[in-house]
Amino acid sequence: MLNQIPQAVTIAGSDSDGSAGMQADLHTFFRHEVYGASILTACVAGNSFGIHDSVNLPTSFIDSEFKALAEDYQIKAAKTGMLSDSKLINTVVTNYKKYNFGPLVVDPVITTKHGNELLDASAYQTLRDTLIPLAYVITPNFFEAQKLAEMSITSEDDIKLAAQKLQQLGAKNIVIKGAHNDPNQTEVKDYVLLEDQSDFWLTAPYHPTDRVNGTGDTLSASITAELAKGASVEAAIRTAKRFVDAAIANEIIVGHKFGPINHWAKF
Ligand code: PXL
Repeated sequence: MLNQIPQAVTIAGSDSDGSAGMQADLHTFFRHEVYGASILTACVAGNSFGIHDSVNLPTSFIDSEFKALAEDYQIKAAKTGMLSDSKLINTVVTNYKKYNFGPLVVDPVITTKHGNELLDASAYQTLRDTLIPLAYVITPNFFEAQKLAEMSITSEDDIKLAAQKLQQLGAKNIVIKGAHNDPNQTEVKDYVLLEDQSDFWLTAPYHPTDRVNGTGDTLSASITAELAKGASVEAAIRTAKRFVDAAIANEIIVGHKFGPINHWAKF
């Protein structure tokens, strides 16, 4: 029967080495048995050493992508990834409001783990003012949480306060991803604050590997896929964490340096 298979869309940039961005999202949707559609916003020439070039797509083309999808598919959940500048953010916000693509998971991609800037400095306020209020779930990493909450985070109480500040900006459910930049750490802890004000920590072992490209994209795509299947937000977040942990623990050696996580991992 038409439209029986859960469908989700990633609104994101392409990463040419397939480790992050739209490609990581589509791998993730596939592994969750969710049909993946894609609205491309930008293209990045990247490999496991970093990002070497990028271009944005014309906003009129992004309008056409939204329209084409909305006219034919029944999208149950959506996520955003790289949105480069204010023009792209405004286009995505306008289109998301126009169509019914279900709950929105916002991965506020600002800076990659390796210091590549994926969002213009001038676009940061647009992200904060227009996209974040639409977020059913927002998944900042440690650095993005500090930037968006406009505070430095040095303790667990700070993380909780930052999550509250993100809720005040209009995001409903907050997942602040723990830092994993200390070779001596033994675990990674993410903090979750839900719309109903319940909160919890998600803890997973720290895996000492360089093969972690696409971790954030995969977490947010995994949450999106589970929401498209009708999972509760808490169940979606818990499943996503389990998937990402398995994908990091079961390393694959692709690319010379900071390679992708393993989307084939069993979870
Ligand atoms: O992981 C963040 C990210 C998102 N989107 C694109 C990327 C990257 C990181 O490289 O290339 C397109």
